[in-house]
Amino acid sequence: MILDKNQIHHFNEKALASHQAKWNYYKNEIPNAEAIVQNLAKFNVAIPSWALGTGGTRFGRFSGSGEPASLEDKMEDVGLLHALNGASGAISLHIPWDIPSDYEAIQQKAASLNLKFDAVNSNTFQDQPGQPLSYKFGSLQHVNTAVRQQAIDHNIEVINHGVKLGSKAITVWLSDGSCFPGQLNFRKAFQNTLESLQAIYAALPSDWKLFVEYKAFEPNFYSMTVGDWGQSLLYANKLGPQAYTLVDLGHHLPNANIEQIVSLLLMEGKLAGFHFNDSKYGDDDLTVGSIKPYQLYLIFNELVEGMDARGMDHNHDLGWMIDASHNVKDPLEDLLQSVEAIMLAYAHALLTDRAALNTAQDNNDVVAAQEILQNTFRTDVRTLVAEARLRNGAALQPLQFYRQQQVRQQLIKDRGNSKASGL
Ligand code: LRH
Ligand code: MN
Repeated sequence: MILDKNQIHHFNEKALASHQAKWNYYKNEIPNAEAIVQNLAKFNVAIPSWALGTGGTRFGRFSGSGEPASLEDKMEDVGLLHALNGASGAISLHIPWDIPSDYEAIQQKAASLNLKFDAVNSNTFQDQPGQPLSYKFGSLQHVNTAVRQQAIDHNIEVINHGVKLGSKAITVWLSDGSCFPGQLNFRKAFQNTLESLQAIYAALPSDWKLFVEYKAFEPNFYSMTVGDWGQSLLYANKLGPQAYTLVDLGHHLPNANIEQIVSLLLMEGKLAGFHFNDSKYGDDDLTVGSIKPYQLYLIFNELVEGMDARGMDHNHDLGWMIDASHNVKDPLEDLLQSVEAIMLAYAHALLTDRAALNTAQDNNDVVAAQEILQNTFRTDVRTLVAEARLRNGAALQPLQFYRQQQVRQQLIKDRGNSKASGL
């Protein structure tokens, strides 16, 4: 289903007058409102190919309908999101789930949908049909050299797919680890994994990045061989300048101070970027900003402070991606909400009076520092995010458009009751 700009333009007309009134108010009320809107209008978040179908857990999956049954369908769904919010202009593929059959055709489809290909993701956390050696006891860490080599070859194959798509990075998330004390020699597992990553690193094109994604637990429940930011940074530093640490918000132990981790990784020039989602307990992969919106703002606050301190380009120097799963919601509605939450957090971070905050910090004026952050977070910036969408020719109210135009019903009509498997 392709949305044409006129449909969206026509839909916006109903809300335009009230939006204009609000924008005329806020552009004078909020400092730097115009500059913030210009930054928002350039900002894009990549959408994961595996989050366009209904997800589930080991206890069950309640599939939805009209879900994508092919890579082309998945790209159309991301194109639909991008047409609605003007901020989802990239898709991240997972190999082997999304191996294109015709690269030429896929490139043309991406161009027709204004989509780019973000980081590609390898998969050595599942055994594929006909795969000679199993990853049951790990992949790059495995005690058996042949299993490690099989996993290395897969990652190099993923890089080759990515090169043909125009991607510039590979994300390596390893489910490797152990479930019981004594099962694994941590030092050997680390050294096997490092040696294997070095072979993958050696295959990187010169303008590519390797993102090392860490995770505290699941599917291993005693140790993970890339279990936290310290371990990931150890690998990234030992690998070289093209290796970075990727922060998936759901991959931390409860109450971890993610904004401090982000600040230090940025300081070291080793932050890859993000897999945005939210969680209350584990790797719940819930809608971004749905559980801890203030933490999301605090993370973006460190991002803007750290990126500006290093003169980084907000849109291109870090990987911005969602990594979520939808067990009870329409995947496209959930992703629209997630991108909105990210844009609001970024807008709040841009609005933060950094000079006043630095002064308060230099004076150890804790209350003043708190008031600056909390007043910023309590400022309604939704009109600025909507104004950015309007300037990108997108919908003033994407979710309302999606519902009132019955987009899901249209997808069901086009695709029938196809039930894709989200993660
Ligand atoms: C692991 C993870 C990783 C992806 C997978 C789909 O939990 O976050 O980024 O490969 O989800
Ligand atoms: Mn992830």
